[in-house]
Amino acid sequence: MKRLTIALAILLPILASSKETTQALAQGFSKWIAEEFEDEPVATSMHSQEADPDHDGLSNLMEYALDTDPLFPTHQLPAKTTIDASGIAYTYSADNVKSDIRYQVESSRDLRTWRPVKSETLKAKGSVELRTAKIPLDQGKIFLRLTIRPTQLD
Ligand SMILES: [Ca+2]
Ligand SMILES: [Ca+2]
Repeated sequence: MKRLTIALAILLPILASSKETTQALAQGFSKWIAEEFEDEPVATSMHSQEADPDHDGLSNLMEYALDTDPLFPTHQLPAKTTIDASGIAYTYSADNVKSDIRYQVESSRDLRTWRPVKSETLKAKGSVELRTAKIPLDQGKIFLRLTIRPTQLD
């Protein structure tokens, strides 16, 4: 029997470890986090890329990438999966203005080895692109995830 399992996971981004890279990383992210937390009594330790002050499982860097609120739990991700005869499509929004990060959809059969899946742009509104990554339907399990990486690490 043909069995298909789809799991979606938003994983923590791979973070820069050196201070220099972190500083170079993100005028974009730093500026955004400063603005988001401007009037909020948020501990400085919660301003980092990997912190999750609203405990919704999305790091600040992921909230930045997906344009969600870092101080309000995000229950519905701005990404969705659809299945039809031509395959599985993972659709998400990406903002081109955020040149300090790179969006990449990846697929895996075993949750260990991940391969990049190419995305195409469906439509654009200003700098925000609706992108979709498609993989053909076949036998077995397949997992998809969206990763956000600082571009400086490429
Ligand atoms: Ca969060
Ligand atoms: Ca949130």
